[in-house]
Amino acid sequence: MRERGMTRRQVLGIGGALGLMAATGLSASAALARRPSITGAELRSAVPLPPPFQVPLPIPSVLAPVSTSGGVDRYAISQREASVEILPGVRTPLWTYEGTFPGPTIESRRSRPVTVTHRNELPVPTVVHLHGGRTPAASDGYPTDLVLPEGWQEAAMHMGHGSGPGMHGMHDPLAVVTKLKRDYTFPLDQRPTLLWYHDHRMDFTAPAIWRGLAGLQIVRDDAEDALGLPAGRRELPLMIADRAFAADGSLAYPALDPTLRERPGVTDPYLAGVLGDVILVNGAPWPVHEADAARYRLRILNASNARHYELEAVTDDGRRLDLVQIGADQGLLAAPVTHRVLPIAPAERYDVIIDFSGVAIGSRVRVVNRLGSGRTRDVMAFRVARNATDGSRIPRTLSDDLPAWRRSDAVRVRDFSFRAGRMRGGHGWLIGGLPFDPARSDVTVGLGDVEVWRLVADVHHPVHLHLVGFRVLSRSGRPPLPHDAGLKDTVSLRPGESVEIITRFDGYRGRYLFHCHNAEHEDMGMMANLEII
Ligand SMILES: [Cu+2]
Repeated sequence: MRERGMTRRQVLGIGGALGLMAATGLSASAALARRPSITGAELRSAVPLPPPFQVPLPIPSVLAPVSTSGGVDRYAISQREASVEILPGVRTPLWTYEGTFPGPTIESRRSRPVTVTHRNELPVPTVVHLHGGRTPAASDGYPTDLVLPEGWQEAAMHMGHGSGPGMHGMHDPLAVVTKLKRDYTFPLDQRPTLLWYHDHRMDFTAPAIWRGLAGLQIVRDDAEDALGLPAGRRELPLMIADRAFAADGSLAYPALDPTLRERPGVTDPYLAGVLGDVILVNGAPWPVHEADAARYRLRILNASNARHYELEAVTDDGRRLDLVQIGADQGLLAAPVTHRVLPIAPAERYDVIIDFSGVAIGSRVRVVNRLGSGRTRDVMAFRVARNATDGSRIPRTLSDDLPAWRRSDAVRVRDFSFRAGRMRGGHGWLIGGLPFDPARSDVTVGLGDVEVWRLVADVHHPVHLHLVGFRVLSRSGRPPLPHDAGLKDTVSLRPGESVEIITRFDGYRGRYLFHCHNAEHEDMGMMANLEII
């Protein structure tokens, strides 16, 4: 693995927006006038990379329940090390759920509770968060609610005291720590959608996800099933994530402590985020999928730590296919929205229909990232292999249960800045000028209250609220963008932008979080407590 020199992107991403503001005192607006297109720096792989569109697209296996009695689906997942062939002929050690990356998919029905018993067989503590789940606080995966592995020594934990910027977890009196395993209960009383589960450990979320701790969970209901959308093998989950590979085949990551035990953080060039030079979809590099000449439902998740994408689907003869969005992070839109280009920030999901019926049999449709360059411009491809009948449809009305909160419903308006700053003598990423502290009270809201939040960013920050979905009201005083439609749980703040969101804090009382989902930012302070009382 070797680092690129200070590329223009890097200079803009951190030396520009951050360094200029912090070091030379240049005003934020002047620094941000440069509008860095990428927040982060890219690692280069040290092994030969395969040509694109050769490896078949894997579909993560669906996890079988251990039991379905008593109205609850029970699952068991072991978190363990595994050696996986991601690049052809190369073994890559990973941290996994059930030995695979992505982990197995959990298929659920709306309002049918699921309990997952996670067993930690990894060498470090873990925490599971179901992203997008409406989950009681005890199962939401608060970053200090650790599951300790066998033999995790108190001594090792104490060594961390005061030795680095992290180790907050050891000072959180409210943390509920368990040994070896933990039951996470998900009522799933929520709109059907694509969720994902991933590690959320204090200070070490980014490297843990990078090493493989991510999987999908799909919630369905009868109303959605009845719409006639493409289904079965014409419904594809697509978990997009970038990675880089070291010379020995392992995943490269610029961790200050490669054991991920004590000292959190990454080396200086990567403070704004870690990007890889290999684009994986469902854990395969630039895969290809043989498709019918028919409609497909693509359930896209950006599981990258820091990489943004602007996806477009292009035929071999240069024609762009429509991406018809039917759903957002938190389920179906009211009506379809047609995109030619779809921006997707870390942790966002888009539910999209693509129609291959007009594509010549035997030809190819490439999904490309307009923000990438060179190898990172390609994402995956579909080879349209055969004619087929297609009984699917895209109804003009998809749902009628989206919340219609109005500004006048809001009992409060809050402002939060998401900016670079100083944290314990080093670089940090701050919300409202403060780095995360589990022991501090940041936001207290009443159960059932509607609030408007105004979020302001310096560089790119995908902001995620736990527990609740929200709607985007405006972007820098202008109407939301077409891809802001529907109910979201993650909103992509662009450099210099101010975004207003509205939500009702309902479901459960307890201690939750909101944070940036650039995973490196999140580990370097960019989280805050959200207490619902
Ligand atoms: Cu951020």
